[in-house]
Amino acid sequence: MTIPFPLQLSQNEALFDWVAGKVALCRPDNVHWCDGSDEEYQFLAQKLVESGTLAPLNSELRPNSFLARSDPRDVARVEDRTFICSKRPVDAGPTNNWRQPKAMKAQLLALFDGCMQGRTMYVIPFCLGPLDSRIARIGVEITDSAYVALSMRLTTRCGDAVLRPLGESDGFVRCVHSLGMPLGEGAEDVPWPCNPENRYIAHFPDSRQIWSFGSGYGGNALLAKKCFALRVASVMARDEGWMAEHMLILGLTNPQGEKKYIAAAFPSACGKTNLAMMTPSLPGWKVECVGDDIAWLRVKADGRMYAVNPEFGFFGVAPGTSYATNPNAMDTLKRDVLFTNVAQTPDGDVWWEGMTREKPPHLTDWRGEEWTPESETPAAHPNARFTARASQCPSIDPAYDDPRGVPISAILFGGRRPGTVPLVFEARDWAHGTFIGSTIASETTAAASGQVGQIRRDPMAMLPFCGYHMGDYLAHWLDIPSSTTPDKLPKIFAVNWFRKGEDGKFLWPGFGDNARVLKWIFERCDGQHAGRETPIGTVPAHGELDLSGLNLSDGALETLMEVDSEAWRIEATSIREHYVLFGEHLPFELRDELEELEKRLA
Ligand code: O2Y
Ligand code: MN
Repeated sequence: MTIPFPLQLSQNEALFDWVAGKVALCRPDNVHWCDGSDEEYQFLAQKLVESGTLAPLNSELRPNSFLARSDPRDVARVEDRTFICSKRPVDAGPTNNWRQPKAMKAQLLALFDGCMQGRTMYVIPFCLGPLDSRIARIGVEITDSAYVALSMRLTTRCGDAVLRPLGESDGFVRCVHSLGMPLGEGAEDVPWPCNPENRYIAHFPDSRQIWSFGSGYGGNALLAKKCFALRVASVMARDEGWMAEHMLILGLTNPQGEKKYIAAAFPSACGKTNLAMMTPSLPGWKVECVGDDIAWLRVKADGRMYAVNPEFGFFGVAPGTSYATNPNAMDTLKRDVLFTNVAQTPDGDVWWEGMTREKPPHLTDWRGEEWTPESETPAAHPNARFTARASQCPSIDPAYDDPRGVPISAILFGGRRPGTVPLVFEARDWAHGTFIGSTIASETTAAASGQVGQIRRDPMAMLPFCGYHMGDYLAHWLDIPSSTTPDKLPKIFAVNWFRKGEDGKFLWPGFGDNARVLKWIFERCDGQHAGRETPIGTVPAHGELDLSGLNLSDGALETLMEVDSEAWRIEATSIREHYVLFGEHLPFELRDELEELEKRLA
């Protein structure tokens, strides 16, 4: 077979040899070298419509947009099938599944042998981060899924434009993906091929490789996202002295036109995309979005920390997104969107739970079945997604593609905590902030799993995404100040929008009103507000939080800011138990921080 190497654009032998090797292994019928053009996007979409994977939406209501319905067995990231194949189990740590690299590779080679027969192999060079940024890194994904090729086109900088910065370097991350469903001679295809019995999402951090088999969905298949931009990048970042974090990045401008950038980490289901795209309720304040999920951070020569969003698009959860919760997301989705597992309206548009106050009377649900409000299952899958270019977001930050990155003034850690944790507090310094980040948690709400009210700790929201030992990762955080001076580092804050009153209702309105908290943070970064010292950090003193126009009772405000020593002593015990997980890899500085907290609470 002839492989369409783009010889007029590149002489990269390492790349060509690697692709030729994978063609020999996977034995596709054709190879399509992705150029990243608009024509190619239309070609792929058309092909997916013909194969039944995509349904075009009503072009008058949602131009150039498509709906995919996945196999019901392939609807989310599969953490139990995700592996870190480092040399020693201890390098993966207690929070990852480990496999011995040679054994895993042998297993994968057997699975990949001929796995693309009857299919086309797509070769997708992509760049994480702005093309000419020092912090950007290049990868190449090969896949037999046109849906993945299309999604990569929306969420990464990809195609011919990447070959120039790659040059003849062999320093690209090798990403190999297959749906794991070869098509034998004359075999019928299905709309969403996959192989749920043989799923592997395997990372080889030492050789910077990712191999994924059996799933076509999201983070399992779009290898640039969680697999590269977090798991493999966290290892690269440790080795090279920067940080790959599960953080949104936003720009915040005050009424005087001064701007600061904030990065923020939250476990899932805490409204990260909503915060990144927030419309502030405070007059004159503006929030602009640099990214909604991942940040790569590095201290530069001026001693300040800069961030880039390695991604170029959004892969957001649709359910719960509405003009009330996130108008900028809704406007991002007006056209040129790939939806997955949402419901379809009779007039060929999309719908999901929470999109409108009233449920439509008739829908086709995410499985393709008739649906009415009386149906017992949701119309959209709870993990239904929208995929769209970041540039379509009306509040996209002008610097979102700036190769220099944006200077970060504050880092926020959040979680879903009905009790104990105040609305906002500031860490004393970087080490204390690292301590706070290492303890963030959400309280579980899933009645189905029978675990309501359990605290799940998720250090820096990185638990499923750190490519090495989480204790060593925390040590890496503590090493960051050695490359600068304390005054230049971002200030670190904890936030909790989810505190509840005795009646079980949320005390804080959230959404646009979170801008009031961002305002206090902004002004603290400018040295304003004395704050009130507490054993856990500095909370806003009475009158410091701008509550103008907000109908909040004094009692609610008091509870929101309350630091209950007894509750925090219980919290400290729970942190001590959580730290047991890291064994000898827990940095002594964090043990010291915990002891200091306990002393202050005594
Ligand atoms: O289920 C998936 O494959 C998507 S997971 C995801 C997608 C976008 C942003 N964040 C996440 C996440 O799990 O953190
Ligand atoms: Mn995420």
